[in-house]
This record gives sequence, C-alpha cells and structure tokens, in this order.
Amino acid sequence: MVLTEKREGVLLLTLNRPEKLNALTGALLEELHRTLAEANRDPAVRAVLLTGAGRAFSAGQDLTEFGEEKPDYEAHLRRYNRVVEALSGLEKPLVVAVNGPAAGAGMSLALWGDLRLAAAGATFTTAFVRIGLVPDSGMSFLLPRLVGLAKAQELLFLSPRLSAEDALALGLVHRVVPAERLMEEALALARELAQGPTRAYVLTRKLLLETYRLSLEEALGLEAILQGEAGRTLDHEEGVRAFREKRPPRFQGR
Ligand code: LHQ
Repeated sequence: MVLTEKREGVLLLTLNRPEKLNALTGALLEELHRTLAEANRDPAVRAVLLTGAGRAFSAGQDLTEFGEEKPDYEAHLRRYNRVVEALSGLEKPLVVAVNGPAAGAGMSLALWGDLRLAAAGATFTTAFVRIGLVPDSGMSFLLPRLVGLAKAQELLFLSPRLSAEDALALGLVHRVVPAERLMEEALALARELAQGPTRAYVLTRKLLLETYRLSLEEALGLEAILQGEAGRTLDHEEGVRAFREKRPPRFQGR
C-alpha cells in the first residue's frame, strides 16, 4: 500500500492504492506511519518524497472502508493523527509531489510537505463539508496559516475544486510542473535537500510551526535554543568552513 524506494539519499514513498485513488484506510495509515518512523531511523535517508500512484494523489478517507458499519471517527482519527505527528515531526525534510486529485485528508497530508509541487492537472478540494464533516489531519491548523483566514473559510465552507494554478496562487503549493516532469523535478528538489543540512531544515520547520502560538519574546527564546542546537552540528561547521574556503559545502546531515 505504500511503496518505498531509496535513491541517492531520498526515500520515495508512493501511496499505492491506485484503483481507489489512493484513498486512505487504517491499514494504509499504519503502514505510512511505520515507513516514516523507519525513515527517521535510517541515516542514509536525508529527505523524503511523498507522492501517489496512478492518476490521484489521494482521495482522503476511503469512504467504503467501513461498509454499513458506523465507525467511531474519534478513535479512527488517532491513526490519522499519528501520521500527522510523524509528518510534522519528521527528522528529514519532506517534499510532496501532488500528481493528481488531493481531497479531504489526502489534501491535508499533501500540505504537510516542507516543499510542495503539483502536476499541472492536479486538483485540490477540502471535501470535508461535502460529506458533513469538519477538517482533520491538521487541515484546520495549516490551511489558515497557509492561505489566511478568509480564504480558509471559503475553501472549507464551499469546498471548491482548485486547479494546480489556483493552488500555486494561494501558496498551497510552491511549484506547478507539467505532469510528465513532476517526478523528475520533485526528485531533483528532494536530492537537493538530501545534500543539505538536515538538522537545520528540521529545526526551521519546527520554528515555523511554533510561530503562531508564541509571543515575540518566546519566539526569540526558541530561535536562540534551536540556533544553539544547529550551531553544534557538523553541518554548520562545514558550512562555515566551505564559505571561508570559497567552495560548495559537503553537508553530511549531522
Ligand atoms: C472513492 C473516494 C473515496 C472511496 C473517490 N473513498 N472511493 C474522514 C472520515 C473519518 C475519519 C477520518 O477523517 C476523514 C477524513 C477525510 O478524508 S473526509 C473526505 C473523504 N474524501 C472525500 O470525500 C473525497 C471524495 N472524492 C472526491 O471528491 C473525488 O472523487 C475526487 C476529487 C477525489 C476525484 O474526483 P474525480 O477525479 O472526478 O474521480 P471520481 O469522483 O469519478 O472518482 C473515481 C472513483 O473513485 C469513483 O468510483 P466509481 O466506482 O464511481 O468509479 C469514486 O467513488 C471513487 N472514490 N473518492 N474517498
């Protein structure tokens, strides 16, 4: 359900239920969680790239998973939340390549990428309200931060289907590329990050996620603490040495 492939420091994760538009099930979420935990443990993985197999990125929760049964969504969401915690706390930079429709929790997962690319034909829809649900998987947290409250209200109350270009204009993705070049460009970006100062990326993400709940005083305090940590990395030493020697740095992710 989740294909994994390592290429030059990049762990490529592909949601793989193409016949179901990569709709999410409990089993798929658990597998995704496991592969993310493995990525954290593997020093050879310096960046993660997440995409979907077939014509979709992910249609969100598999609406056929529970059949006629009435599931306890609060309990089911624990599986989603574990994945969201794994993505937001991933110890490596995360690139997401949105290859097709991203809906509901599928869109939420896509937004957790530190850098997000979309194929020209990809679409985005929050979808939740269309089936009488509230945003989840971090959508309520990320969407207003990415697009502002007014746009988040529109996207959540009306659930329009946004094109990749709309998503780019709103800041939901950073780049739109022709479908046939999506993976090439996403891998190039992931490879670039895989050669970078891993810890600095992860600490930068942490700072950005904290920004909205901290006072200026607290943000300055956290910057100082995390700068202390970044300053103790070998990658920082190497960066400064390379700058002095007027050569490109060779970061090792340590
Ligand atoms: C699907 C799905 C799908 C199953 C398309 N499941 N089959 C919820 C519940 C509980 C707790 C946890 O949190 C969540 C979070 C959520 O994610 S809620 C939101 C769930 N997702 C949706 O409501 C999205 C529903 N799907 C769509 O809006 C569209 O299908 C998208 C935009 C994904 C793709 O549109 P199209 O490219 O036009 O394809 P399509 O609509 O024709 O769908 C193709 C097939 O895939 C179709 O089946 P069929 O047998 O008619 O060919 C769909 O029924 C099936 N499918 N999404 N989530």
